[in-house]
Amino acid sequence: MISPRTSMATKQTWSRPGKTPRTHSGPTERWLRPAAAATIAMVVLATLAACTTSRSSDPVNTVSVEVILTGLRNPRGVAFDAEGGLLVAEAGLGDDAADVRERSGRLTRFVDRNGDGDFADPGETERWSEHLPSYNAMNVYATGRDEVSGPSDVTVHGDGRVFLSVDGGFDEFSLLEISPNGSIGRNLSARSNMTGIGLALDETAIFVTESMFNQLIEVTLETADRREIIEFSTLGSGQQAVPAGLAIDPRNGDVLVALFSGVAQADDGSFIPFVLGDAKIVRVDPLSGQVVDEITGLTTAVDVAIDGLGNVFVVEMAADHAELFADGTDLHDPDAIPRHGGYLRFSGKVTLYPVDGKPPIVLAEGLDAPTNITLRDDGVLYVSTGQGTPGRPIPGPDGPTVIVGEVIRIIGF
Ligand SMILES: [Ca+2]
Ligand SMILES: [Ca+2]
Repeated sequence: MISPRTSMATKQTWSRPGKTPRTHSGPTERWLRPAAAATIAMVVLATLAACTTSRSSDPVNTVSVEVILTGLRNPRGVAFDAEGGLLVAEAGLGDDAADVRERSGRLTRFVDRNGDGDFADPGETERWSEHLPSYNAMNVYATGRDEVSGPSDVTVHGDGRVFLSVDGGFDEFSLLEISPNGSIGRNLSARSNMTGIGLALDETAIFVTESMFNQLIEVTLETADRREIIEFSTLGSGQQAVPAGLAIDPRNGDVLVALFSGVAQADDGSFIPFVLGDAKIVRVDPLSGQVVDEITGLTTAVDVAIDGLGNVFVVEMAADHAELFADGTDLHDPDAIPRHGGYLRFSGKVTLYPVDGKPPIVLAEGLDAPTNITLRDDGVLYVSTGQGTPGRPIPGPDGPTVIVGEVIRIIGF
C-alpha cells in the first residue's frame, strides 16, 4: 500500500480536553462468525444485559449476520440510491490487464426487482461500469501481501449523482462523477489513490482520504477545487498513517477516518507489515483541521461508520499478518497450497463503540478480510468481505477454502 519508512519517529499522541479516546478492548465482547459459504441467515443471541452492571433491564439483543451477495470481485464501497438500488464498487481480480478491455474493476448496481429479498433474479444485476483498472499491490509494490486495488468507494448524492473513486496504481487515479443513469462524466480528482469518500452534510463537497499522501482532502463538486484538510502524523511506531475509509458524523459534519497504518521498521532493520494495536479512528474537524483520537488500540482499522446518535462502527480487516508471499508468487494458481498470503484470513471483525462510553461490542468476527462498512438509513450495516485474489486457496475455519468476495448484512444490534 505504501513504501516502508526507514526511520522511527517519536510517538504521537492527541487528546481532547475532558475526553478520553475509547479503547479497543472490553470484557463484554460478543461475537459471531458468519456462515462460511451459505446465504442463509445465522442468528446468535448476545445477552448484552448480562454484560454490564447498569443495563440489567435491557432487552436481549439478537444480532444476525447474513450473506446477501456472493461471488463478487473484491467488493469495496457500498451505497444505496433513492430507489433502493445497491451500488457496489468491485476492485476486480488484481490482474493488471494490459488490454483495457480485459480490466476487471467494475461498478455494479443490484436491485431486488421482484421484492423477494434477494438479488439473484433475472435483471437484478446491472453492470454500470466494467473494464475499470485493477491491480495487486503485491505485484506493483512488492509488499508480499495479496491486496487488490481498483474501484474503491462509492457514494450517492441527493440529486442522484454517483461518485466513485478508482485506484489504478501509479498515475491512474480518478474520482468519477456518474449520472443517475450510470454514464461516467467528469473526473474530479486524479492526484493520488483515494480509498475512502463521503459527502459533506450540505452535499456541496466530497471528503476524500488519499492513502499514499496520508491526507484528508475536500473536493468541491461544482468546481472540482481541491483543498487539503490535514496530513496525518505518523503512528505510534513511526509508520505512516495510511488513511483508509471515512464516515461523516451526521450530528456536526466531523469526518471520522480509519488510520490503517503502514509498514514499520523493527530495531533490527526488518520490516513489519503492520504493528498490532497501532491503528486507530480519528475525528477531524474539516474546517479547522483539528484531529483528535476517537478510538485507539486497533489493528488494521480499514473503515468506520457512525449513526445519528454518535455510535461508531469499526471494521478491522485482520488480526495479524501471516505467511507473506515471495515476489513472483502466482496468485491465480487454483492448485496452490492454501496460504494466508499477507493478512491472517478469517480474522476480521466489526465492533460497535456505544456513544455513551459503555464497553465495545463485537457484532461479527471471524470475517474473511472485510474492508468497507456502510450504515444504511434504516440502521442496517453492510460489510464487504473477501479482500484478495478471488479463487485463491486459503486456510479457512473449517479447512482449506478459497477467497470469495461477499457483502454481508448485520442487523439486530
Ligand atoms: Ca430478487
Ligand atoms: Ca465506507
